[in-house]
Amino acid sequence: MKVEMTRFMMAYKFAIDEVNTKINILKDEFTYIHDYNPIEHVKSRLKSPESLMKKVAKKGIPYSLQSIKDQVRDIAGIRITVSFISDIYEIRNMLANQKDITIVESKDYIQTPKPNGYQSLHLILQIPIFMSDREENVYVEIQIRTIAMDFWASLEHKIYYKYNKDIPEHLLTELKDAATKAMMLDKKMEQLNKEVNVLKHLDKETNSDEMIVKIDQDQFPIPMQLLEALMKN
Ligand code: 0O2
Repeated sequence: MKVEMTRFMMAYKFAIDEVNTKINILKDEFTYIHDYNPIEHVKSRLKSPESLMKKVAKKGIPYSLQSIKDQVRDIAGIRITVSFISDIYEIRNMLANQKDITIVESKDYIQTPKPNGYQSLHLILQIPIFMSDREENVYVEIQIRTIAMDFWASLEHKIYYKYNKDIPEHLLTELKDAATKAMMLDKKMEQLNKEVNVLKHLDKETNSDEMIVKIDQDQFPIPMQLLEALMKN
């Protein structure tokens, strides 16, 4: 049983390794194409056996590895924290475009935040893992969120457990308010970033205008008299 369980969990560890490699490649490619790195940090975790058993009991899942494999989709979890809201969807699209990844479920808590204010994009992926004697399709849960969303979620998580899942009403209200402010900050930062990008784009265009002027001057040479006068000075 122990050997079976270890092999079972190993598949999820390999799935995390596979997806992490993909994320690193996307990160480098994104940096190369867009000249900036949208990924602030990536954290991965394997659900502990205790937490897995709690979930199995809570959901009434039969105690067989096959049922657990089919019904618990967050044994392997990866959280990606990015700079801007638009990066979240860019990363989602990049993952969706990978041939061996299938997105089997998507929960957009950014379009529709949870009643407590929680925001994040949750994806359940399926990825094939090749082992010495078999190939397995493994589920991986991906949470993609901004720094502000992550900041909020980690504090809310601490408060949730500090109060044993029964957060006092006034803290719930304050948390909701903080979530709204985090959302406003994200929108503001996105808008500022867009403005800066427009300026960058204009800068590039101005430079390319200079190029065109130079080319034009080559095509229509400056009169000799003017050139001589310029050379003298
Ligand atoms: P852990 O230890 O973080 O993994 P399901 O997983 O489908 O049975 P649910 O609630 O439908 O349960 O899944 P959902 O909505 O996709 O959320 C799963 C995970 O998102 C949670 O995992 C949290 O990590 C995170 N999450 C969801 N809601 C909240 C929230 O209100 N606050 C915070 N801080 N995190 C949230 P686990 O299994 O709860 O724990």
